[in-house]
Amino acid sequence: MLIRRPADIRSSEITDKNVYLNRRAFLRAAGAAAMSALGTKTLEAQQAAPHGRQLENVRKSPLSTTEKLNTWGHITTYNNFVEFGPDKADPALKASRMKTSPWTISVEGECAKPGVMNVEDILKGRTLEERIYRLRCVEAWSLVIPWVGFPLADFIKQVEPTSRAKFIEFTTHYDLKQMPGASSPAYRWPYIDGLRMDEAMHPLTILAVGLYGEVLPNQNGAPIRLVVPWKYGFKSVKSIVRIRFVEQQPRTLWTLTAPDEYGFYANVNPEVDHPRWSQATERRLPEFFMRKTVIFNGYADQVARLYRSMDLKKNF
Ligand SMILES: Nc1nc2c(c(=O)[nH]1)N[C@H]1C(S)=C(S)[C@@H](COP(=O)(O)O)O[C@H]1N2
Ligand SMILES: [Mo]
Repeated sequence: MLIRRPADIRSSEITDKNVYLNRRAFLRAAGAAAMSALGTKTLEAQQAAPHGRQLENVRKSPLSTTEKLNTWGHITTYNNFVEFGPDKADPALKASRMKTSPWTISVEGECAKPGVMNVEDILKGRTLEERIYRLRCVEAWSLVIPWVGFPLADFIKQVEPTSRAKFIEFTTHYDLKQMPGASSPAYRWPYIDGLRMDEAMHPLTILAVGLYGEVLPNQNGAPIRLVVPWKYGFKSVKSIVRIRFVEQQPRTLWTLTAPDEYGFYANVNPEVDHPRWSQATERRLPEFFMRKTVIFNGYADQVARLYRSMDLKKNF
């Protein structure tokens, strides 16, 4: 099924904002524009989706943002998937060698129905939704992506976590033969991240299996990856092979690798800077101008209640 863009997409607010920029800001931005024109050449190739493997029974979700979508070309060539290398272009160039079928997920820990599940069985009979969500990277860029997936909560209910399950942990496939970046000593492998159980059960949290109505390309985390739209992108674990229900907060790749820079909660928060750069603004690729970052990536109405009693500066 072909997902069409809604005809009434608002032209982004940023255009209006630019009108008010003073000359100095304009010159600064023009410099950045000149630089990024080099860096984003491949991104602006405006390719349509390749219509290779389309997903069936995809319905639109009212939980979507109406912002202008990034292109298929952009979403699939500017990626973080460090198992395939450190550069944004590496995943698109190298992830195709990863074999994604057959694919199983081992469900473990504090649940009544653990076991090894085939992705195809997980998808059988499920209605998929298109959820247009922003993805905000901790590196201060953002994209708007038409994910296709289903609520993680639906899957969790099916495997019946016990009352001892306080957190859920996700692990990415780890294979040195298929993943040239995965031998890097810079990271504490494998790629693990997790959520508190109430975050995992939140209706905005999805397991994605596609984008633009099609099967996920490997570089975006095929065949199945997490998407948590109010958190920095690094919480979205790609190419999941293990889901574990646990009592203790998971030890994640990023909190083990650089605990001062990446916290467990990782909620998008303009008031909590990364130690090496500000999080107050972001660049919606491929635009040139920075825009203000919004608390919880704009999803505060839905998720702020989860953190009512927490100091988000301490629990970053
Ligand atoms: N296994 C794995 N998952 C990962 C990453 C990674 O390096 N390895 N990068 C994360 C980061 S930092 C971001 S911003 C998003 C990027 O997702 P996208 O490439 O689909 O836009 O994936 C996240 N999931
Ligand atoms: Mo990221």
